[in-house]
Amino acid sequence: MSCCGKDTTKERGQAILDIVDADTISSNTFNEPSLDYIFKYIIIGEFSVGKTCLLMRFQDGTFREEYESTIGVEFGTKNVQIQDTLIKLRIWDTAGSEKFRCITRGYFRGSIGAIIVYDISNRSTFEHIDEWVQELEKYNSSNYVLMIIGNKCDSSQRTVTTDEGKDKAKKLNAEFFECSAKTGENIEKAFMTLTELVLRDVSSGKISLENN
Ligand SMILES: Nc1nc2c(ncn2[C@@H]2O[C@H](COP(=O)(O)OP(=O)(O)OP(=O)(O)O)[C@@H](O)[C@H]2O)c(=O)[nH]1
Ligand SMILES: [Mg+2]
Repeated sequence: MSCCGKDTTKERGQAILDIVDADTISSNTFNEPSLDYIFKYIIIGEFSVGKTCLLMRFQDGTFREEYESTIGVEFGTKNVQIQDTLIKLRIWDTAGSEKFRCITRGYFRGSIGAIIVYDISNRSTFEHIDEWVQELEKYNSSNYVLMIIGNKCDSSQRTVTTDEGKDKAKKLNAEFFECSAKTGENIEKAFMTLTELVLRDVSSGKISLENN
């Protein structure tokens, strides 16, 4: 598998209550001459499952032990390369808390990769996956590739088995990985697999970049 690009240009920021911001930033980034595509991804799931930590690990290779709940929406970017194709991933990290739901939904639109995260040590976060799929179907108008991530696989307090995670993903026609933002296990692999699948669907015309 091709791995991370030579150019690891990154941006990080916060966009609370400012949905227009997403489109403004996307168009600016096409000024980078060698970029072939910009892909918009969304990370969703219950609060405290580790969505922000997954993004931090993928983007910066860092991890934080303290829990700082995301307020609304944040974003990160990373340039990756699949064979000769240079892609900027613009990844929206949403708050899991119910009270931000009306804000976060606004960012689903145009996502061509969607990652639903649960915590393997917190069964109720796994049981909410279907609700997140329904939210996606309702608020994301684009075709997208779905990935389910069981995070915190370093934990000894497991309450969801790997087979349960795999079965769930299979039923949803989604890719599946167990990851650990803490140790870094499978993080790169998950994001790169998602990107390969999205690129495949973009190339075949199954996914349109019009709303991306
Ligand atoms: N053991 C372990 N802890 C993790 C892992 N990933 C995240 N955490 C911890 O879980 C807590 C929540 O992580 P966040 O990334 O802030 O969770 P979140 O899903 O972004 O939460 P919201 O923004 O509130 O929706 C933090 O205390 C992290 O240190 C992991 O892979 N393993
Ligand atoms: Mg967060």
